[in-house]
Amino acid sequence: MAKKRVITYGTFDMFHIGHLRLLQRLKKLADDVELTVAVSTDEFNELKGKKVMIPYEQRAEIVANIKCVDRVIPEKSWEQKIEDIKRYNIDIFAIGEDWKGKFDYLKEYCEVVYLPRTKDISTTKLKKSLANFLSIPKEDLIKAFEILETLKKDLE
Ligand code: C2G
Repeated sequence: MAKKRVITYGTFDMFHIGHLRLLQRLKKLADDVELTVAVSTDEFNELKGKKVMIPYEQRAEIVANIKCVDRVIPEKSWEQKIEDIKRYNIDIFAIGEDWKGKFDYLKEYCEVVYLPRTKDISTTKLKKSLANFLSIPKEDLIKAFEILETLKKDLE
């Protein structure tokens, strides 16, 4: 059966289950999928107005080591998609439905699919909970730790 070549684009910062589920959905778009993921470079994220926590090299290495991913390329600009679709002989461009309609212009070159996102998880949420935790005054954290230690001893 003919291999279907699929491409997607994204930052994949603080890699989480929402990213993994998306990649797995892409792999299941056909019986035999070759999946290319274009990971946004740090410079392109600045263009996107996104502050990343994890540098490009690490984000790319993590994505490249996901079982269902066959190739990782850098995403350096908004304009490279058409060229990528031609270069890698792509059959399907697919991305989360938060981008619904934004890439319909690619229909001239390949199929365009928008996939459901995974609820209740996002890099922004992760960053917010990290920021909340870090905003707790150190004394309070130490006090909480001491209480936990006492409770632990009482339970022994
Ligand atoms: N995603 C998802 N569920 C989540 C979070 C993200 O399905 N809970 C999907 C997004 O819809 C996207 C992919 O995971 O398809 C990567 O998400 P981001 O890293 O946020 O990518 P984004 O910044 O949207 O970059 O040119 C396109 C852009 O580079 C897309």
